[in-house]
Amino acid sequence: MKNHMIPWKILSAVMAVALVAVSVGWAMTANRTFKPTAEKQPASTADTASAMQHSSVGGEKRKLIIDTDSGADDASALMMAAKDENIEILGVTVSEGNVSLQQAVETALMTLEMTGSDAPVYAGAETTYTGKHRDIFSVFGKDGMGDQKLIHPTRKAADGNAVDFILDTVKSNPGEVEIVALGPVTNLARAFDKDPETMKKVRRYWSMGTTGFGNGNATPVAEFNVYHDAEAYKVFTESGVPITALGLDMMDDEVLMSKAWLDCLEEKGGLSEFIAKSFSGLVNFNLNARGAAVADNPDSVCMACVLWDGFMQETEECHASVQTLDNETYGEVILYKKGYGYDTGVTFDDYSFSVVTKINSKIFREKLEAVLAE
Ligand SMILES: [Ca+2]
Repeated sequence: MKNHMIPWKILSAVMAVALVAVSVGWAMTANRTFKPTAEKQPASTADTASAMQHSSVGGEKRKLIIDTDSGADDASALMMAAKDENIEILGVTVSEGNVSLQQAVETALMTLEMTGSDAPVYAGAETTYTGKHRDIFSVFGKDGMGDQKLIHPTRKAADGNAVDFILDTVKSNPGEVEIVALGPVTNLARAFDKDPETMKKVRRYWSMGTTGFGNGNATPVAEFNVYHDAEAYKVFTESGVPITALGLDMMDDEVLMSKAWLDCLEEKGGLSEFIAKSFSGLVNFNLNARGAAVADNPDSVCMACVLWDGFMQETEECHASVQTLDNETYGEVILYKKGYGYDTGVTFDDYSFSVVTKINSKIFREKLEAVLAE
């Protein structure tokens, strides 16, 4: 019996040690992976976002400035705003991006003219924030609108510069103006440099920018608008103003415009035909480069978030860290979620970059068709 007692004691001791070791190990693993944070926040801020989204100021129309680089999806988005009876477009500011500045200005003018809008168009950035002339390569065709000879405006750009127009307009309407950025944000970054206090009086900023939590289009990690001028996007996001951003990860099948859908639109004439033709260059690009005859329309999905009740359903508050090193990470935006405990324990003072994480994409086609049919 004595000889049998010793192994049992040893075995019990070993099991006890093992249990403690497993418990400690589990606790350490749990702590490392699911680090609790003092300021746990709800994942969604949809209620707050929605409450601010569509309320007008004193029952008046919402006042928008639309900053654009005028590709086909910008044109579609511009038409959505111009045809919305609750919206007053105070002005359209233009920067190079998809196409040259001059081409982008003419497209913005033509698009507004098609809708009967006489909103002024202001030319802005012809170079990036740091003064670079970037190669222009448009997936939409040379003119950004499918090379269909659609662009022949009768109006001209307004006198004055886009940056001055933005600052003067916000000063005259403090707390009332919303800015919707549909291209590289060079104009906005320069306005922040010139008068940051005035730029803080903007009611709300909207941006089609970043990959969201998905893949890029300019590079695997960068979305075109940020990639075109990452230094400008860095100024924009580091300004501390609240920004609501629509990223590429929201481009699901419901919002992609198939060749068949575009063919239907083209047969309808009017604005539908104009937009369908403007996307023809992108459909060809996507077919050749990515094997799918579709057009993605992120600027219009962003505008749908701005305009349509219930379209934007959830957002995630983040800290945006824009990468500007001259290497393959250029234009990547690292998104740190508020209230999520990262292993490194990293936190920030500023989580004012709200990323759209859920949209009601099922209504996109019907509502866009209705706008273009008017
Ligand atoms: Ca654009």
